[in-house]
Amino acid sequence: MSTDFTPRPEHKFSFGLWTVGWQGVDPFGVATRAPMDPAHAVEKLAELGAYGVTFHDDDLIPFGASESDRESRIASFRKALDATGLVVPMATTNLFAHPVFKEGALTANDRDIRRFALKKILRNLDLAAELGAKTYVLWGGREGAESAVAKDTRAALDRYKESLDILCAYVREQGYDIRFALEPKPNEPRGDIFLPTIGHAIAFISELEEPDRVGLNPEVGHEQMAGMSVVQGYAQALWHDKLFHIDLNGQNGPRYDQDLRFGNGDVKSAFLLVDLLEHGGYDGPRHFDFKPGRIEDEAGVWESARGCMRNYLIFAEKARAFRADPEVAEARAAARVDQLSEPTLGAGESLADLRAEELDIDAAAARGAGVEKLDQLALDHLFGTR
Ligand SMILES: [Mn+2]
Repeated sequence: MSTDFTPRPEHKFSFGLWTVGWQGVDPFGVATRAPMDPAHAVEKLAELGAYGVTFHDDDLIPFGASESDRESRIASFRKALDATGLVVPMATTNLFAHPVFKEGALTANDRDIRRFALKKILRNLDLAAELGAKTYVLWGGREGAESAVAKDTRAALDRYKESLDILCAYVREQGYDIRFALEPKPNEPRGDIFLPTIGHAIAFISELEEPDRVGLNPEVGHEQMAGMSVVQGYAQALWHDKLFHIDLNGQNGPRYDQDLRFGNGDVKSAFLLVDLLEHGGYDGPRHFDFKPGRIEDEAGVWESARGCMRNYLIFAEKARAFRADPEVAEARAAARVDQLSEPTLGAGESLADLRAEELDIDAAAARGAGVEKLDQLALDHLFGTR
């Protein structure tokens, strides 16, 4: 096995400014780390081998900053990008932190707040386009409710759709090369969030005026919080051509949003996810959305960022070795994995042909699936014992 797990720009690793810059504020405690200058984050990420950095408007420009303050912060960020060669593949809007969004943003009952949310997105969309972002993520953290008594879900979805339709038209009219990516999450910070899973989001997109401009940014931990299979969810998003962007991190089952570094949490799922991404046709950024442990100092922050990339490269190498293993090929054939890619009806075959066929039902029912052997081979590759 190759042991060079050095991240390089061609691996397309990217990080949110809010990840490495997270100060450790949680519902029970205040910050444990000092604020991080975005330019410093850019320099360190480039040094570690990342190719991209992503941001919420408020990560770069504090909410309510003056025009001149805004300009000087953008200039300093740009200078760091130019000096390091780091790109901005994605940007997004913070529609959840300020108290004005406490009851929602694009789906707030209060119409004034919905209008302000839209205006906030439009402003950062212009900056995203200027910085060359190709994906604009929408995570509706506050879009939801604790009680359905005061939130008309169907009206909220009408307003969500209205906003997406407006944003798609704006991007088209401006000629921006940007697509939107919805990020599903079941709960937290709201009791129940709209578009809680990949499936809900895909169904919603099909109702939009310009569905081709909108896809998904699924996050590993969010799917696991909902008790869903991450690998199946990402695979279905790929099947619909909707895997526009990804948020990689770690989570241990359905509980609060842990945002662990990629690789911590469900390791087997992470391995199979990397196998899917590397061999299933995904060519976008390998983007990490995690929180370096609140118990760490800045050195620990960079260790965790390094760990995310290193784990991805290790999984990718193991997935390659797994697929190249002749015994695996044999076990896959025995498990009839490839048969699933064969159409159930042959070319030119009629239903009469199908109905005339006699299956030896007892023999078919008695056949083993051969999955245990294949799965153990996958584990042996993952453990490094093969
Ligand atoms: Mn998360």
